[in-house]
Amino acid sequence: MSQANNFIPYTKKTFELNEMLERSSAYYKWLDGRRSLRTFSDKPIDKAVIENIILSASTAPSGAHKQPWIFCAVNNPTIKSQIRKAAEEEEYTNYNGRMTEDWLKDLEPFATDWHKPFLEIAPWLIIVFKKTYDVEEDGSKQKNYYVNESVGLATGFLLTAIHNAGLVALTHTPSPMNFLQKILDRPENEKPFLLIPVGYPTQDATVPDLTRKPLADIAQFY
Ligand code: IYR
Repeated sequence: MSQANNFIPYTKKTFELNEMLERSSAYYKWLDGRRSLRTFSDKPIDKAVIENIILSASTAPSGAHKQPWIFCAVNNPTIKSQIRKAAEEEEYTNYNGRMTEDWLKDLEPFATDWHKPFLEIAPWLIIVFKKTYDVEEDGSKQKNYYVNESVGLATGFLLTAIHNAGLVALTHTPSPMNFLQKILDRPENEKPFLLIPVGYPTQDATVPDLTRKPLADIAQFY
């Protein structure tokens, strides 16, 4: 019998309107406090916290429940240095010719450049890989579905779990990212999706003074 034929009762409770309003508003306010950071403290984080964060990410829905992701958590300084070196090589080329003038202009408010010290300073780097297909024990390939959507959702859950732990992260996209596959010795069916440094903010951390689009600009009710 296939797994999907095993249906069990769904028993999570629902809320009355007042409580629902309170909870949804409080959740929004809490989540609105999440910010991407680029300055991390080197203060260590217990591996058990990172495990909980990854488990939280793994609760995301995925196409046909294939869970087409793997989260590589790097704490080892030598591997972090290798990642920084390779990322900075790619980013140097990006910032010096590969990115368009418009793109560089759009990035000015964030004061980014090719230097990525946080890749060595942050205590953990979580590299999210997408599994474009699965490989069975007999070597045969099995298709995964909606891989980008699934892994994007899991990464969203990951960021929320990091925020909930009182930690900060950056969704970093060194491009191209195939050096991560090599450094971490990942198999052919796994492709890097995002690189996420996780840590405490530095005490003097600042973030760009951004505003989020108002509801009227992001929602349309019918
Ligand atoms: N990957 C580069 C450039 C970059 C691109 C975007 I779009 C950003 O929002 C931020 C950075 C870098 O990490 O610097």
